Amino acid sequence: MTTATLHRPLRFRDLVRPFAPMAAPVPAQRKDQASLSQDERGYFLLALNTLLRQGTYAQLVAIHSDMTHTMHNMGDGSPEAALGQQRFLPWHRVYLYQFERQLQRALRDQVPITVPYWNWETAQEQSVPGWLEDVLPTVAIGAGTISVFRSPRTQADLAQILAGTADPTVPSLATVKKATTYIDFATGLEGVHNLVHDWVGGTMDSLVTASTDPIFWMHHANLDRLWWEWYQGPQGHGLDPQLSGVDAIMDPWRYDEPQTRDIANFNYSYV
Ligand SMILES: [Cu+2]
Repeated sequence: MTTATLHRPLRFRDLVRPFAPMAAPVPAQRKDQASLSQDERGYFLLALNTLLRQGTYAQLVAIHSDMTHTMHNMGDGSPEAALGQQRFLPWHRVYLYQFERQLQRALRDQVPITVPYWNWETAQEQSVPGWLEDVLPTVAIGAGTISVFRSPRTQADLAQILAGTADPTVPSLATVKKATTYIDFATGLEGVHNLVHDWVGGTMDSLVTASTDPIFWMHHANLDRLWWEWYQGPQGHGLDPQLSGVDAIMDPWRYDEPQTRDIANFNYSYV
């Protein structure tokens, strides 16, 4: 029985040059999804399909559906919510890296494959990327399966969300970028992030199912890129989460928060 398959199986004719070894740049380059070549899209889909077939993808999804990792602000003012605010960015940095390594392993480290970022900041990318429109896998979760679908839960479009006019509790992206404390930055960016999840909707709408949708990783790569830009810039320079003890461990992995401060530790860069 196949536990997970793409809605549209990848055909070899989608690949211009199947599985040709390429010299990998170091660090690996995460690129704007809109700038990927036909080959790069093909390799991404081939690796994704491999992880779906192996069940590795379902294992990654299961990690994100386990709320005990406390990696989101649940918005209820609880101590866990405050901890989730701090952990949101570093935890997802490690999570993305796990996915990226699995993609690379799926192609036996022969192809310089990375998680592309969905740069919804640019007007040309304020819709679901065309090449992902029919990439709607079915993924085993627990005893059942989930089929990815998308269905906006909000009337607002992405431009309104980024302008801060979609929800009075969420600042504009421009305001978020000017934040001068880590918590203001992380909380504002998580708010924008939530609204983009709502905008994609369907399986992206729920914490339990969100990472079944391949667009999840590209959305989070864009957030990770924005965090890195802010951190490198004058506003965010040297501003790190306030975490100590076990709270600083990005479970279920062993990375601690200080290791997440530099993306060079994960061997990627943004171009
Ligand atoms: Cu998310």
